[in-house]
Amino acid sequence: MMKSHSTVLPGSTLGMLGGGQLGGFFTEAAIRMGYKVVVWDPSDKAPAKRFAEKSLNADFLDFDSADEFLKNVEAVSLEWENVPSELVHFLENKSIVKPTSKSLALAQNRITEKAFLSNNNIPLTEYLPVNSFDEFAKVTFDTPWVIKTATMGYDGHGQWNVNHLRDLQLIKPDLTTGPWVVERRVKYLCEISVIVVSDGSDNVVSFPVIENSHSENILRMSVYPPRVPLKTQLNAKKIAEKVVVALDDPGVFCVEMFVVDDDIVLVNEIAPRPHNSGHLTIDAFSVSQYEMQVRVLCGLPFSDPAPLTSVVMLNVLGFEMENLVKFHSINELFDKTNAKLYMYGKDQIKHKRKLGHIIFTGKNIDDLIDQANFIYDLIKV
Ligand code: AIR
Repeated sequence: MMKSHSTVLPGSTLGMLGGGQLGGFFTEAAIRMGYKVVVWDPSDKAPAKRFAEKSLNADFLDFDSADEFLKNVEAVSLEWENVPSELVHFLENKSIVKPTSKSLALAQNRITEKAFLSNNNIPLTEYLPVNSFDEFAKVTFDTPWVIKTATMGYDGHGQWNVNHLRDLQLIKPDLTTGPWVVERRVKYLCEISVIVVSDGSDNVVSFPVIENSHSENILRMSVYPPRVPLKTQLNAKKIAEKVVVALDDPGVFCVEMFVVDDDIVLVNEIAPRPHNSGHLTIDAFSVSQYEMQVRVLCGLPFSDPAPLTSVVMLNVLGFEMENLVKFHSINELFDKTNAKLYMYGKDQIKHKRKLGHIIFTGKNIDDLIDQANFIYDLIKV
């Protein structure tokens, strides 16, 4: 049992930095558990505000608003790695904040993130930090590459694939805000993620491996159980836990990885927050990643989550939403599949923006993937 002085009990009010879908699911879990949530997001239309006790629309660097926020909340968490680490640092001197600015700052900069992984002997892809366009000439490893902005990237924003060196000239006009990290694009069997929960000291547990597929660098589908050998899954869990132990910070983290072969798993990146692939934990595990975020934040005990069912999650991206909300699609969805629909209530449809997801649960994973593909074919643009 944890120390009682750091336990925040149901009835208390929690603060959430960021009001997207991840903050929305946190807020729903917290409310179910008897908490209230104040959501801070500069957009007054942020989805999590649908569930908030109170909302704050100030800019994240408005420190007067930070003082106001602190008067209302007993503990603070976050749902987006682009929340300024200066704000989190300011708050953590005055309140319980999990994760802290330490792991947030690390994950905010791909250069520091990769150096941290490499210093801790975590397997990762070849990479090189690059400060100016001319420095791309210094990269010694072969194409294909992925170029990523060192900061402010997510969901495929700030990422470019370079298949041949000549592609560099084509994307030159887009490469306005460096520095960048150049990674060698590895050939992998599949992508996976492991969600790890840590109390910041001795207690670290992880969810089982989730298999992910992406299109245009954006998550399209997540599958549990993964179609990966058990020894590879156990190896991936071990590596992900090692990353989070090295971070030495309390919170829910996601470690994204590539399975290169049955014996080689490479870490791609760390998110200091719940993850899109972990939406499926709401319906398929004894405890979700969002309830874990509430428990860690409030200093409550947590143990290994148990799987309850096989599951597939299909993201609904951008203009696919317009096709989904037609009578025929909705009817097919509920008539022909074991679907559960989640819509985030975002104010605007934008190309590839994450607007909702669909969960398919049942016994046979191949059947669930077929159901997800059937719906994808109906809604794709
Ligand atoms: N998010 C954070 N990192 C990656 C993702 N997908 C979630 C968070 C954030 C929201 O996406 O919940 O608030 C932002 O979505 P959008 O569509 O407004 O860019």
